[in-house]
Amino acid sequence: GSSMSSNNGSRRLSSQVAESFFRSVLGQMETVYLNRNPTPKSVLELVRSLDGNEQLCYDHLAFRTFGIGGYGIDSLASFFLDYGYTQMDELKFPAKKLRALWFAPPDDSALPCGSGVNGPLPRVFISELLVEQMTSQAQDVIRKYTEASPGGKKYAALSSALGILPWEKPLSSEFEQLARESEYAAWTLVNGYALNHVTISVHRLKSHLNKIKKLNQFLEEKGFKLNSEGGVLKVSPDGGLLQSSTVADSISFKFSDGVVKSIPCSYIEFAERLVLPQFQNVPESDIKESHRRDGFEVGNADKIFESTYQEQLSRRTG
Ligand code: OOG
Ligand code: NI
Repeated sequence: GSSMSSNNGSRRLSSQVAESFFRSVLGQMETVYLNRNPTPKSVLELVRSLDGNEQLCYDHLAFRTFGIGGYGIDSLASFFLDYGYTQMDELKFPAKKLRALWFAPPDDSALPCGSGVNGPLPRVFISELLVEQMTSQAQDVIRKYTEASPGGKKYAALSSALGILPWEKPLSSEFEQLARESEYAAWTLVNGYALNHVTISVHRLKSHLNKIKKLNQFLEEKGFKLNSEGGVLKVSPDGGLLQSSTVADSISFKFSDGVVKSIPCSYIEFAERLVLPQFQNVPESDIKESHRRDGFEVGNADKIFESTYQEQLSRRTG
């Protein structure tokens, strides 16, 4: 913006928490994610080592929620808004009965040089299931768990950082029932506020992997399975936002009836943001993130959601 405050602290609102606290919470969410999902863990290690262990930046973090009884987007958004994030655009997915909002980080005038959650703050993408559009049977299951723990929504960020569900574990039959109607709903019932994915900022890598086509090819050669829904590479209509993702890992989950099943967990995404047409003449060394295509794209996101769907998980490699 135009504010040239020399003291970043003076722009802080009273509700803001310390930066070290905020980043530590993100770090705990990331730790839960890395401990549960071997694919994102090894992809991050591999990309980091091939990139000369330089700074690796996250483009965004993503979460899923149930849009009912205060458990929706707002329950988690408050943590980011309190830190100074700004609510940006809404994205609608009527066929999937979902909507999403994304949030832009506050200006990092200090230009942090750490990696991941200690680097430039990521965008945040939070979606919610439009619960009232589901069948009454599916609504009954979702209400049963959310209404029985009315306080859970207040501790969304805590639940995510600790890696524990804010409601009781469901019956395996309830998980199956939701999955038949919405794989997103079933995922959210058993994963709660767990980090759904982190996204590597591809254009900010230092190596030749900083082109998403090269990175996708490299990862497939290494045997990683990428989400192929609508094609591996998702491109926005304006051509400026290119995304791809792995297929979600699975984790063994013990349901309240004692049944143990493999359930989809999280995945890792890759995003390349191209320089906007109006900044084509800016010298490469002066290009900042603000010169690049910002935001998200409904057509890309619609396919990326399917990274946790059975059809992608059970696909044969290649
Ligand atoms: C989110 C899918 C969309 C993006 O970057 O557009 C997305 C999800 O799977 O919950 O991540
Ligand atoms: Ni994403």
